[in-house]
Amino acid sequence: MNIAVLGSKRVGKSSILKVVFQKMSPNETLFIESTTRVDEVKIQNNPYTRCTILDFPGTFEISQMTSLERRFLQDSAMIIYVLDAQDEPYNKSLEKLVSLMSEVYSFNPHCKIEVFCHKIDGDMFVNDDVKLGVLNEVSEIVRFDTTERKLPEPSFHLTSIYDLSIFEAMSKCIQKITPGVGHMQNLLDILMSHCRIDKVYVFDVISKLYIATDSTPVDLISYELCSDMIDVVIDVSCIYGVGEDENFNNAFDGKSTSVIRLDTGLTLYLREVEHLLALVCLVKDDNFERHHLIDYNIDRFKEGAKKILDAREKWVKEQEEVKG
Ligand SMILES: Nc1nc2c(ncn2[C@@H]2O[C@H](COP(=O)(O)OP(=O)(O)OP(=O)(O)O)[C@@H](O)[C@H]2O)c(=O)[nH]1
Ligand SMILES: [Mg+2]
Repeated sequence: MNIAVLGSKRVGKSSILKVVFQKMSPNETLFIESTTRVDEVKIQNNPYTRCTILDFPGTFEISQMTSLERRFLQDSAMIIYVLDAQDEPYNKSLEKLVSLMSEVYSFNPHCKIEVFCHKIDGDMFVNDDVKLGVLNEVSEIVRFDTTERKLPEPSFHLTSIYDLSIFEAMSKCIQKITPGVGHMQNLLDILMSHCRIDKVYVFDVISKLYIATDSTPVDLISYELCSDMIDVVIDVSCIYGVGEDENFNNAFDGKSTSVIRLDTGLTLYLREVEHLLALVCLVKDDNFERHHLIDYNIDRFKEGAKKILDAREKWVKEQEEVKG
């Protein structure tokens, strides 16, 4: 699965990939050099999170695309188009987006297009209304142009590398092109209703993207709590555990589990699901008393998730054979 990341110069494309996948701190991105050719970032964190992300240079022009760049776009299941929300007016960059879409759909009609209205941080955006104003303005301009050219409308996300919004948006994007996510969601819904869980996520431990969640809406507060819990478990394991390697193999395994009681009357509970995949849920204290029941149901969930993974591997192999 390829995801191509495009957009004008200095909009933050490389920073996004470095912060989300290479653990760079947001402040360090100030020193990133401009990308001069398509950079391939291979992600192989666990059996569910496998893809190649193509970081295009901001100088890329669809009208002057090389045959290699065309092949990259042909093979991409998704294009993430990054727009600098701090750089008004947006018209020029959005015109580029619509031209890109009409060209890409001519040779890759199933490609999904996601627009990141990026750099939604700093003094300009302290107010949520201003953020929503940007989202409305951008989506209205794009809707007008795509309707005129009879193109499908893309999806929009408000993002910044300075908070979890970029992780949430990237999680949603990867889920859109990962087969089997709908089945995982169904299993999580069942787990949730049987155990009276308030919210449940399955995380890629390395990137802290969530690869699936139940069907209730995601709020950044629960996502942040659950994501922070992974940091706590990994940090404690790495500092006091049996040793560390760069893939956390020793710090996170089948026996990894943790319970944290919050002063809000909620309990955070973490269990390993698969290699470097963690299930983290939020449960009311009263409902956590039937702890054994939750464990029993998580074990059943693990069995179901394994079946989905096996079916997916089989499907991927078949697709590869078809492609030859
Ligand atoms: N305020 C703010 N700045 C950001 C954000 N993301 C990236 N930046 C800054 O944007 C600048 C450009 O970042 P790059 O990642 O190099 O941008 P790029 O799109 O890859 O640029 P090219 O490779 O030239 O196309 C850097 O100074 C980053 O620190 C963000 O979410 N908020
Ligand atoms: Mg770059």
